[in-house]
Parts: sequence; structure tokens; C-alpha cells
Amino acid sequence: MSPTAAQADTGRLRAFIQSEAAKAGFDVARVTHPAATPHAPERLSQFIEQGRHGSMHWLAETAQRRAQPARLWPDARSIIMLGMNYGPSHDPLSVLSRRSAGAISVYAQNRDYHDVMKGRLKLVASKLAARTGAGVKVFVDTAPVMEKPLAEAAGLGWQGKHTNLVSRDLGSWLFLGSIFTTAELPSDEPEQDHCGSCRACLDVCPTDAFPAPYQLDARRCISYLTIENKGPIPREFREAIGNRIYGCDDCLAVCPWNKFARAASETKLAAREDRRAPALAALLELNDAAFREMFSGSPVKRIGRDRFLRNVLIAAGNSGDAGLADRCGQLINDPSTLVRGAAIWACGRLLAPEDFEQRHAGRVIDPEDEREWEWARGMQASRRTERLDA
Ligand code: B12
Ligand code: SF4
Ligand code: SF4
Repeated sequence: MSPTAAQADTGRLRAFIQSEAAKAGFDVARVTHPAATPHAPERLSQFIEQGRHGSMHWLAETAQRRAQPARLWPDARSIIMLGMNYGPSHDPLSVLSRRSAGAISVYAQNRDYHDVMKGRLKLVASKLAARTGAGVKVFVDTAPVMEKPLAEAAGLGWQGKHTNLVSRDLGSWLFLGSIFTTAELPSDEPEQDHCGSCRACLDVCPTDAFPAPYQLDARRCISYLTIENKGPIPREFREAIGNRIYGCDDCLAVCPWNKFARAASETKLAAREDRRAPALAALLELNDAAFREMFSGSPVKRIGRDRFLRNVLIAAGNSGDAGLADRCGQLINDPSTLVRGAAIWACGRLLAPEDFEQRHAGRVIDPEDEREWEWARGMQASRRTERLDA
């Protein structure tokens, strides 16, 4: 084939991929190659050496393959990175001032994006395979792939100072997925950094999770603390979590590039009305079966009832809503240590010292809960001192 004919062929293939991606509901699809992220191995290993992955041991265990796509699939020649917009149609931060309601992050206000995207990626990949005869594999956080640096290399956007990918066309609200293929496709141009002197995302973070621009300490991030972390939420972060009961959107939502964002057109990803500000009182009543039913098909289901109730109780403790104290008090007897611990803390926050004393003095304490009782009593003691000082 002459060089011009080859170019025309490549152009047609690129147009074909983009058209199939758009038909499958993707908002953007661009190409890069397995060696396009040379800084990733060093940056990932620094992140892990500093312990910033917390209890996400799978990040450390898979680090070599994760940072080097060629190790994941040596035959891959090209990587198509695809993005799906999940922009909210409302201000995602307005719920934060409604203290008796819970804030579920936008990405979890409807169906699990893994389920929605995987089938669509397979559709595009199978069309590519049928047309070219090339091998294909699809991933949406289903294998060790560093999706953000690859997406930046493909030109979908750039990794902002909050470390997530920001698109000039869609702002912060973009899920990522990839198709690895043995086909040799010409790479698109990477995107440049457009953060400039802005630091809105760094300054808004309630738990100070950015040790430096472009770096996150996951152990301090509310998304990690409420979703990935399986144990009690460390005490130092409990107040700052406010009413965020699943993930956090603050750093994404304040990005000025969201002026170009638009609401998700994929209805399975569009935020559901009833997930925007669910009443804490109702969530505190959930038993295992009711939790599963309520969050069937949602990413929230992944953390299970006990971890979810732990989060809801922290929000209840921060609500200032004394009407929640009775239910929190009942949950002090829950079979789950995680739930009991958060319930003790919530009662310590919600009840006035005399009520706390009256309800809980003389209680036989489960040794597993001792530390939480100590903290609750400490809170109560400092309240009494505050009163005396006032
Ligand atoms: C682990 C993980 C988390 C962890 C850790 C997040 C993190 N930033 O590492 C936790 C649980 C905290 C998390 C939270 C969230 N996550 Co998450 N998460 C992932 C996952 C599985 C891996 C990310 C990873 O590799 N981290 C390791 C670190 C080292 O990599 P990195 O963030 O790319 O780090 C780069 C920078 O630090 C940079 N860097 C370091 N030093 C320097 C210095 C300079 C000068 C520069 C320029 C750069 C630089 O280089 C590193 C390598 O590129 C990806 C899916 C995937 N397979 O990629 C989803 C993913 C990143 N998450 C996603 C989402 C939506 C979220 C949340 C918004 C969810 C929520 N609302 O609660 C939050 C956002 C929090 C935040 N500010 O990052 C989306 C992001 C989409 C996008 N547009 O970017 C992804 C891609 C999932 C998906 N398929 O769509 N997540
Ligand atoms: S998601 Fe929330 S807690 Fe995590 S880095 Fe962003 S603002 Fe901070
Ligand atoms: S808020 Fe500002 S610094 Fe943060 S990602 Fe957006 S443009 Fe960059």
C-alpha cells in the first residue's frame, strides 16, 4: 500500500472507532500506546513507598503491571482510552449544608459505572476486532491499569492538581475505560496541563488530603475513608467528614473547568433524585436485607450494610439533630463492632452531658468498644468544661 493509501486507511479506522464509541454512548475516544506513560512507574512506587495507598494493598501487589501496560499484555500495540460523562444536573455541594441528610457522591447516585461501561466497551472492541482481525481486551478498573495517565497521554484531558482527569470539554465528571488492542493505531496528541495558578481543589479539601499539588494521600481522602477503609474511621477525620456518607466530590466540584460540563446523557449514570439527599433517619433503620434492596445495582452496595451504617452514624453525630440520638443509642447494641463504635461516637456528639450520663452510666462495656467509650466520655468532659467557662 502507498503511504497515502495507508494514511487514508488509518484515517478511516480512526473515524470508525470514534463513530462506534459514540454509538455505544461514549463522549470521547482517543488513542495512545503502551509506552506512553514513562513517569507512571516511579510516581506509583513513590506513592506506595510513602504508604499513601493505606489499606489498598492491591495497588502495591499489582504495581509493576499497573504502571507498565506492556507487562499487563505484552502483545498490545495500542490503547484506546474512552470517557463517559456523568455530569450532575444540580449543584453536588448543596447537600452539604443539609445536616440531617446524607451526601452520596455523584458517581454513586445511580448504577455502578463498571457495569454500565463494561458492556459498551465490549461492543466497541468487538466491532474493532471484526473489522481488523486484531486482538482486543477491555478494562474499566477491572485490571491493574493506570487509567488517568493513559487518558492524559491519549489527550482526553489532563491530570489536574486534584490528580483526576479534567477535560476541557466536559470538566471533572468523566469515567474512564480502555480497550487494549494488538492493532497498530496512530497515537493522538497528549493534552497539556491547564491548571495554571488555580488551586481551588487543593484549598477546598476538608481533610487536607493533598501533600502537594498533583499528589494525594489516599489515607486522608474522604472517598477512601468512607469506601475503601474497612475499619473504624480514624477519629481525627470524623468531624471533617460532615454528612458525606459515600465518597466526596468537593475537589471535583470546585474546578473552574466545570463551566463546560453538561448533565450526563446516559440515564443509567444520571443522578437519581432520591439519592441526592436521603434522610439520615431513614438510613439509620437499614438492616442487611433493606440495605441490599435499596442499593441493588449501585456502587454503594459494594461496601455492605455495616460499613455504610458506620458512615451514616458519623454523619448523624455531625448533624446536631438530637432527634437522631435515640436511634443512634439503639445501634450501640448492634452486632457489628464497626456500627457500635460509630454509634457510641454519635451519641457522644449528640447528647447533652446529663442525658449521656443518664442513659449510659453503669453500662456494661464490651471490651472491643472501650476506646470509643473513652472518646465519647472525653467529648462529654470537654463539653462540661466549655459550659463552665461560658
Ligand atoms: C485507587 C483509586 C482511588 C483512591 C486513590 C485516588 C488516587 N488519586 O490515587 C481513592 C479511593 C482515594 C479514590 C478516590 C476517588 N476516585 Co478513584 N480510582 C482509583 C483507581 C482504582 C486507581 C488510581 C491510581 O492508580 N492511583 C495511584 C496514584 C499514584 O496514581 P495517580 O492518581 O494517577 O497519581 C498520579 C499523580 O499523583 C501524578 N503525580 C505525582 N507526582 C507528580 C508531580 C507532578 C509535577 C505531576 C505533574 C504529577 C504528579 O502522577 C501519578 C501517576 O500518574 C482508579 C481506576 C484506575 N484503574 O486507574 C480510580 C479513578 C481514578 N477514580 C475515579 C473517581 C471518579 C474517584 C472519586 C472522584 C470518587 C468520589 N467521588 O469519591 C475520588 C476522587 C479523589 C481524588 N481527588 O483523587 C475515576 C477518576 C476519573 C477521572 N476523570 O479522573 C477513576 C479513573 C475510575 C474510573 N474508571 O473512572 N480513587
Ligand atoms: S475527594 Fe474530598 S477528601 Fe478526597 S481529596 Fe477530594 S476534596 Fe479531599
Ligand atoms: S480546580 Fe484548579 S487546580 Fe484543581 S484541577 Fe481544576 S483547574 Fe486544576
